[in-house]
Amino acid sequence: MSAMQRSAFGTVAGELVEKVELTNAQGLRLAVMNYGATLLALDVPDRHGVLENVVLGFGDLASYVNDSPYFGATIGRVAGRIRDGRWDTIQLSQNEGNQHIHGGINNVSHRVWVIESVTDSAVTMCIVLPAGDQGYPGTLTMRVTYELQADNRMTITTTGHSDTRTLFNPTNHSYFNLSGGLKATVSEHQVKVAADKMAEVDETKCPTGRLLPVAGTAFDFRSGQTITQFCQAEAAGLDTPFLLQPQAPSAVTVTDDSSGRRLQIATTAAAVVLFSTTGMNEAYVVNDTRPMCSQLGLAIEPQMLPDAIHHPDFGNIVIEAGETKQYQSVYTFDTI
Ligand code: G6D
Repeated sequence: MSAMQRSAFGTVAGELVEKVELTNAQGLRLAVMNYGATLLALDVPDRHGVLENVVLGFGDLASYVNDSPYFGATIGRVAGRIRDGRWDTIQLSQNEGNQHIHGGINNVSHRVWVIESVTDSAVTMCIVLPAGDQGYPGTLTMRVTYELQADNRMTITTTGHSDTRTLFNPTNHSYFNLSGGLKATVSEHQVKVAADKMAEVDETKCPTGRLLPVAGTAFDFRSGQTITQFCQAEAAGLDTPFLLQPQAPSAVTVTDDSSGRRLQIATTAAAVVLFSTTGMNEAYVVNDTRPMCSQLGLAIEPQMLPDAIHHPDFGNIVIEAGETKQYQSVYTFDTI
Protein backbone atom coordinates (compact mmCIF):
# COMPACT_ATOMS: atom_id res chain seq x y z
CA MET A 1 0.00 0.00 0.00
CA SER A 2 1.32 3.44 -0.86
CA ALA A 3 0.90 6.17 1.75
CA MET A 4 1.40 9.88 2.36
CA GLN A 5 2.11 11.88 5.50
CA ARG A 6 2.27 15.67 5.80
CA SER A 7 3.68 17.44 8.86
CA ALA A 8 5.26 20.71 9.98
CA PHE A 9 9.06 20.82 9.60
CA GLY A 10 9.68 24.30 11.05
CA THR A 11 9.35 27.97 10.20
CA VAL A 12 11.61 30.36 8.37
CA ALA A 13 11.03 34.11 8.78
CA GLY A 14 7.56 33.28 10.11
CA GLU A 15 6.64 31.07 7.15
CA LEU A 16 5.59 27.47 7.75
CA VAL A 17 7.74 24.80 6.12
CA GLU A 18 6.15 21.39 5.70
CA LYS A 19 7.53 17.92 5.18
CA VAL A 20 5.73 15.47 2.89
CA GLU A 21 6.59 11.77 3.05
CA LEU A 22 5.55 9.29 0.37
CA THR A 23 5.92 5.52 0.72
CA ASN A 24 5.38 2.96 -2.04
CA ALA A 25 4.15 -0.64 -1.72
CA GLN A 26 7.75 -1.93 -1.40
CA GLY A 27 8.44 0.48 1.45
CA LEU A 28 10.60 2.90 -0.58
CA ARG A 29 10.18 6.21 1.24
CA LEU A 30 10.79 9.71 -0.01
CA ALA A 31 10.64 12.85 2.14
CA VAL A 32 10.62 16.37 0.72
CA MET A 33 10.03 19.85 2.13
CA ASN A 34 8.85 23.06 0.55
CA TYR A 35 11.93 25.07 1.64
CA GLY A 36 13.99 24.89 -1.56
CA ALA A 37 11.65 22.14 -2.87
CA THR A 38 14.23 19.91 -1.26
CA LEU A 39 14.60 16.12 -1.18
CA LEU A 40 15.18 15.42 2.52
CA ALA A 41 15.52 11.65 2.58
CA LEU A 42 15.17 8.61 0.36
CA ASP A 43 15.01 5.16 1.99
CA VAL A 44 15.79 2.34 -0.44
CA PRO A 45 16.42 -1.39 0.12
CA ASP A 46 19.86 -2.99 0.18
CA ARG A 47 20.46 -6.52 -1.16
CA HIS A 48 18.83 -7.96 1.99
CA GLY A 49 15.78 -5.70 1.72
CA VAL A 50 16.93 -3.37 4.53
CA LEU A 51 15.62 0.15 3.94
CA GLU A 52 18.10 2.96 4.63
CA ASN A 53 18.50 6.59 3.65
CA VAL A 54 20.80 7.13 0.65
CA VAL A 55 20.88 10.94 0.42
CA LEU A 56 22.62 13.57 2.53
CA GLY A 57 20.52 15.97 4.56
CA PHE A 58 19.78 17.37 7.99
CA GLY A 59 17.22 16.55 10.65
CA ASP A 60 16.24 20.20 11.20
CA LEU A 61 15.32 23.20 9.09
CA ALA A 62 17.83 25.61 10.70
CA SER A 63 20.74 23.53 9.37
CA TYR A 64 19.31 23.77 5.84
CA VAL A 65 19.05 27.55 6.23
CA ASN A 66 22.54 28.00 7.74
CA ASP A 67 24.85 25.18 6.64
CA SER A 68 23.56 23.34 3.62
CA PRO A 69 25.73 22.98 0.51
CA TYR A 70 22.44 22.62 -1.40
CA PHE A 71 21.67 19.15 0.08
CA GLY A 72 18.74 17.81 -2.00
CA ALA A 73 17.74 21.30 -3.11
CA THR A 74 16.08 22.37 -6.32
CA ILE A 75 18.39 24.81 -8.11
CA GLY A 76 17.19 27.68 -10.29
CA ARG A 77 16.74 29.70 -12.26
CA VAL A 78 20.09 28.50 -13.61
CA ALA A 79 22.31 25.78 -12.15
CA GLY A 80 26.08 26.15 -12.01
CA ARG A 81 28.17 29.19 -12.79
CA ILE A 82 27.53 32.03 -15.23
CA ARG A 83 30.76 33.89 -15.92
CA ASP A 84 30.79 37.39 -14.43
CA GLY A 85 27.04 37.01 -13.89
CA ARG A 86 26.59 38.52 -17.36
CA TRP A 87 24.05 37.77 -20.04
CA ASP A 88 24.58 40.33 -22.83
CA THR A 89 23.84 43.68 -21.17
CA ILE A 90 22.10 42.08 -18.20
CA GLN A 91 23.92 41.90 -14.86
CA LEU A 92 22.83 39.00 -12.65
CA SER A 93 23.60 38.87 -8.94
CA GLN A 94 27.17 37.70 -8.22
CA ASN A 95 27.42 35.28 -5.31
CA GLU A 96 30.80 33.57 -5.84
CA GLY A 97 33.51 36.10 -6.61
CA ASN A 98 32.53 37.55 -10.00
CA GLN A 99 30.42 34.52 -10.91
CA HIS A 100 26.73 33.93 -10.53
CA ILE A 101 26.14 30.43 -9.13
CA HIS A 102 23.04 28.28 -8.60
CA GLY A 103 20.61 31.12 -9.32
CA GLY A 104 22.23 33.93 -7.35
CA ILE A 105 22.17 35.38 -3.86
CA ASN A 106 18.58 34.72 -2.83
CA ASN A 107 17.95 31.68 -4.99
CA VAL A 108 15.03 29.23 -5.05
CA SER A 109 16.97 26.72 -2.91
CA HIS A 110 16.54 29.16 -0.02
CA ARG A 111 12.89 30.14 -0.45
CA VAL A 112 9.62 28.65 0.67
CA TRP A 113 7.68 27.10 -2.22
CA VAL A 114 3.92 26.54 -2.35
CA ILE A 115 2.81 22.91 -2.06
CA GLU A 116 0.31 22.75 -4.93
CA SER A 117 -0.81 19.14 -4.83
CA VAL A 118 -0.12 15.97 -2.91
CA THR A 119 -1.24 12.39 -3.59
CA ASP A 120 -0.04 9.04 -2.22
CA SER A 121 2.62 8.91 -4.93
CA ALA A 122 3.47 12.49 -5.94
CA VAL A 123 3.98 15.99 -4.61
CA THR A 124 4.15 19.18 -6.68
CA MET A 125 5.65 22.45 -5.46
CA CYS A 126 5.60 25.82 -7.19
CA ILE A 127 7.34 29.18 -6.94
CA VAL A 128 6.77 32.38 -8.92
CA LEU A 129 9.89 34.52 -9.39
CA PRO A 130 9.19 38.16 -10.25
CA ALA A 131 10.86 39.87 -13.19
CA GLY A 132 14.18 41.38 -12.14
CA ASP A 133 14.73 38.83 -9.36
CA GLN A 134 18.53 38.26 -9.19
CA GLY A 135 18.72 40.37 -12.35
CA TYR A 136 16.81 37.94 -14.58
CA PRO A 137 14.16 39.30 -16.93
CA GLY A 138 10.73 37.66 -16.97
CA THR A 139 8.30 36.44 -14.37
CA LEU A 140 9.25 32.77 -14.14
CA THR A 141 6.96 30.12 -12.71
CA MET A 142 8.88 27.03 -11.62
CA ARG A 143 7.22 23.73 -10.69
CA VAL A 144 8.83 20.59 -9.34
CA THR A 145 7.08 17.24 -9.03
CA TYR A 146 8.62 14.38 -7.06
CA GLU A 147 6.95 11.08 -7.87
CA LEU A 148 7.53 7.66 -6.39
CA GLN A 149 6.71 4.71 -8.67
CA ALA A 150 5.86 1.19 -7.54
CA ASP A 151 9.00 -0.28 -9.14
CA ASN A 152 11.41 1.68 -6.94
CA ARG A 153 11.80 4.61 -9.25
CA MET A 154 11.75 8.26 -8.27
CA THR A 155 11.00 10.79 -10.98
CA ILE A 156 11.77 14.49 -10.64
CA THR A 157 10.06 16.70 -13.22
CA THR A 158 10.87 20.41 -13.32
CA THR A 159 9.12 22.94 -15.51
CA GLY A 160 9.61 26.63 -16.14
CA HIS A 161 7.26 29.09 -17.78
CA SER A 162 8.16 32.72 -18.45
CA ASP A 163 6.27 35.71 -19.79
CA THR A 164 9.48 37.16 -21.28
CA ARG A 165 12.62 35.71 -22.91
CA THR A 166 14.86 34.59 -20.05
CA LEU A 167 17.21 31.80 -18.89
CA PHE A 168 16.20 28.45 -17.38
CA ASN A 169 18.49 25.56 -16.46
CA PRO A 170 17.30 23.87 -13.26
CA THR A 171 18.64 20.83 -11.45
CA ASN A 172 18.18 18.80 -8.32
CA HIS A 173 21.26 18.91 -6.10
CA SER A 174 20.99 15.63 -4.17
CA TYR A 175 24.14 14.07 -2.77
CA PHE A 176 23.97 10.25 -2.83
CA ASN A 177 25.63 7.73 -0.56
CA LEU A 178 24.39 4.22 -1.30
CA SER A 179 26.04 2.61 1.74
CA GLY A 180 22.84 3.51 3.61
CA GLY A 181 22.76 5.52 6.84
CA LEU A 182 26.20 6.97 5.95
CA LYS A 183 27.99 3.77 7.06
CA ALA A 184 30.85 4.50 4.66
CA THR A 185 31.98 7.28 2.34
CA VAL A 186 31.38 7.08 -1.41
CA SER A 187 35.09 6.49 -2.11
CA GLU A 188 34.49 2.86 -3.13
CA HIS A 189 31.29 3.53 -5.08
CA GLN A 190 31.62 2.48 -8.71
CA VAL A 191 30.60 5.36 -10.99
CA LYS A 192 29.75 5.04 -14.68
CA VAL A 193 28.93 8.08 -16.84
CA ALA A 194 27.68 7.88 -20.45
CA ALA A 195 29.77 10.85 -21.56
CA ASP A 196 32.39 11.11 -24.30
CA LYS A 197 33.15 14.75 -23.52
CA MET A 198 33.56 17.00 -20.52
CA ALA A 199 33.58 20.77 -20.20
CA GLU A 200 36.99 22.12 -19.23
CA VAL A 201 36.79 24.49 -16.25
CA ASP A 202 39.19 27.19 -15.05
CA GLU A 203 40.43 27.93 -11.51
CA THR A 204 37.05 29.50 -10.66
CA LYS A 205 35.35 26.23 -11.74
CA CYS A 206 33.62 28.09 -14.56
CA PRO A 207 33.74 26.45 -18.02
CA THR A 208 36.33 27.83 -20.42
CA GLY A 209 34.12 26.91 -23.39
CA ARG A 210 36.28 23.98 -24.49
CA LEU A 211 34.66 20.54 -24.71
CA LEU A 212 37.36 17.92 -24.24
CA PRO A 213 37.22 14.21 -25.07
CA VAL A 214 37.39 12.04 -21.95
CA ALA A 215 39.16 9.21 -23.83
CA GLY A 216 42.66 8.67 -22.49
CA THR A 217 42.05 10.85 -19.41
CA ALA A 218 41.09 10.16 -15.79
CA PHE A 219 37.67 11.62 -16.63
CA ASP A 220 36.75 8.58 -18.70
CA PHE A 221 33.92 7.05 -16.64
CA ARG A 222 32.39 5.19 -19.58
CA SER A 223 33.32 1.73 -18.27
CA GLY A 224 33.13 2.77 -14.63
CA GLN A 225 35.68 3.47 -11.92
CA THR A 226 35.63 4.19 -8.21
CA ILE A 227 36.07 7.69 -6.79
CA THR A 228 39.29 6.44 -5.16
CA GLN A 229 40.64 5.33 -8.56
CA PHE A 230 39.73 8.70 -10.08
CA CYS A 231 41.37 10.62 -7.22
CA GLN A 232 44.64 8.74 -7.73
CA ALA A 233 44.95 10.78 -10.94
CA GLU A 234 42.92 13.86 -9.94
CA ALA A 235 43.47 14.47 -6.22
CA ALA A 236 41.02 17.38 -6.06
CA GLY A 237 38.16 15.01 -6.91
CA LEU A 238 35.21 15.62 -9.18
CA ASP A 239 33.51 18.96 -9.71
CA THR A 240 33.02 18.35 -13.38
CA PRO A 241 30.41 18.96 -16.09
CA PHE A 242 30.01 15.99 -18.47
CA LEU A 243 28.21 16.20 -21.83
CA LEU A 244 26.01 13.09 -22.00
CA GLN A 245 25.69 10.80 -24.98
CA PRO A 246 22.27 11.62 -26.49
CA GLN A 247 19.51 9.22 -25.41
CA ALA A 248 21.78 7.22 -23.12
CA PRO A 249 19.42 4.79 -21.31
CA SER A 250 21.42 5.39 -18.14
CA ALA A 251 23.34 8.66 -17.99
CA VAL A 252 24.91 7.86 -14.63
CA THR A 253 25.10 4.50 -12.87
CA VAL A 254 26.40 4.26 -9.31
CA THR A 255 26.94 0.92 -7.59
CA ASP A 256 27.90 0.19 -4.02
CA ASP A 257 29.27 -3.35 -3.68
CA SER A 258 28.99 -3.43 0.10
CA SER A 259 25.22 -2.82 0.28
CA GLY A 260 24.47 -4.10 -3.22
CA ARG A 261 22.53 -0.94 -4.03
CA ARG A 262 22.61 0.38 -7.57
CA LEU A 263 21.26 3.72 -8.80
CA GLN A 264 20.68 4.44 -12.49
CA ILE A 265 19.76 7.93 -13.61
CA ALA A 266 18.17 8.69 -16.97
CA THR A 267 17.55 12.32 -17.83
CA THR A 268 16.24 14.58 -20.56
CA ALA A 269 19.00 17.07 -19.70
CA ALA A 270 22.02 17.09 -22.00
CA ALA A 271 24.66 17.07 -19.26
CA VAL A 272 25.42 16.18 -15.68
CA VAL A 273 27.70 17.77 -13.09
CA LEU A 274 29.36 15.36 -10.67
CA PHE A 275 30.71 16.77 -7.42
CA SER A 276 32.51 14.31 -5.13
CA THR A 277 32.79 16.52 -2.00
CA THR A 278 36.51 15.68 -1.92
CA GLY A 279 38.20 17.62 0.89
CA MET A 280 34.88 18.84 2.32
CA ASN A 281 35.54 18.40 6.03
CA GLU A 282 32.98 20.53 7.84
CA ALA A 283 31.80 21.00 11.41
CA TYR A 284 28.13 20.33 10.67
CA VAL A 285 26.57 16.92 11.27
CA VAL A 286 24.86 15.17 8.36
CA ASN A 287 21.61 13.23 8.85
CA ASP A 288 22.10 13.59 12.63
CA THR A 289 24.70 10.85 12.17
CA ARG A 290 28.24 12.07 11.45
CA PRO A 291 30.15 15.25 10.65
CA MET A 292 30.53 16.15 6.99
CA CYS A 293 33.79 14.68 5.71
CA SER A 294 35.61 14.27 2.44
CA GLN A 295 33.64 12.08 0.01
CA LEU A 296 30.69 11.56 2.29
CA GLY A 297 28.44 12.07 -0.72
CA LEU A 298 28.42 12.35 -4.49
CA ALA A 299 26.26 15.16 -5.87
CA ILE A 300 24.74 14.17 -9.21
CA GLU A 301 23.22 17.18 -10.97
CA PRO A 302 21.48 16.52 -14.30
CA GLN A 303 21.28 19.83 -16.18
CA MET A 304 22.34 21.62 -19.34
CA LEU A 305 26.05 22.50 -19.31
CA PRO A 306 26.96 25.37 -16.97
CA ASP A 307 27.64 28.79 -18.52
CA ALA A 308 25.80 27.57 -21.64
CA ILE A 309 24.69 31.10 -22.40
CA HIS A 310 28.28 32.01 -23.39
CA HIS A 311 29.05 28.95 -25.55
CA PRO A 312 26.86 28.17 -28.61
CA ASP A 313 27.73 24.43 -28.63
CA PHE A 314 26.76 24.00 -24.93
CA GLY A 315 23.02 23.81 -25.67
CA ASN A 316 20.11 26.19 -25.35
CA ILE A 317 19.03 27.44 -21.92
CA VAL A 318 16.95 30.33 -23.25
CA ILE A 319 13.24 30.09 -22.59
CA GLU A 320 11.11 32.22 -24.90
CA ALA A 321 8.15 34.38 -23.85
CA GLY A 322 5.15 32.15 -23.25
CA GLU A 323 7.19 28.94 -23.53
CA THR A 324 7.11 26.12 -20.99
CA LYS A 325 10.30 24.07 -20.73
CA GLN A 326 10.43 20.73 -18.95
CA TYR A 327 13.29 18.55 -17.69
CA GLN A 328 12.80 15.10 -16.23
CA SER A 329 15.19 12.76 -14.44
CA VAL A 330 14.33 9.20 -13.45
CA TYR A 331 16.24 7.61 -10.56
CA THR A 332 15.92 3.82 -10.62
CA PHE A 333 17.08 1.73 -7.66
CA ASP A 334 17.80 -1.98 -7.62
CA THR A 335 20.45 -4.27 -6.18
CA ILE A 336 23.27 -6.37 -7.61
C1 G6D B 1 28.08 22.55 -7.40
O1 G6D B 1 29.87 22.71 -9.00
C2 G6D B 1 29.36 23.18 -7.78
C3 G6D B 1 30.35 23.08 -6.66
O2 G6D B 1 31.54 23.75 -7.01
C4 G6D B 1 29.71 23.68 -5.44
O3 G6D B 1 30.62 23.82 -4.44
C5 G6D B 1 28.51 22.85 -5.06
O4 G6D B 1 27.60 22.90 -6.11
C6 G6D B 1 27.84 23.33 -3.80
O5 G6D B 1 28.02 21.25 -7.65
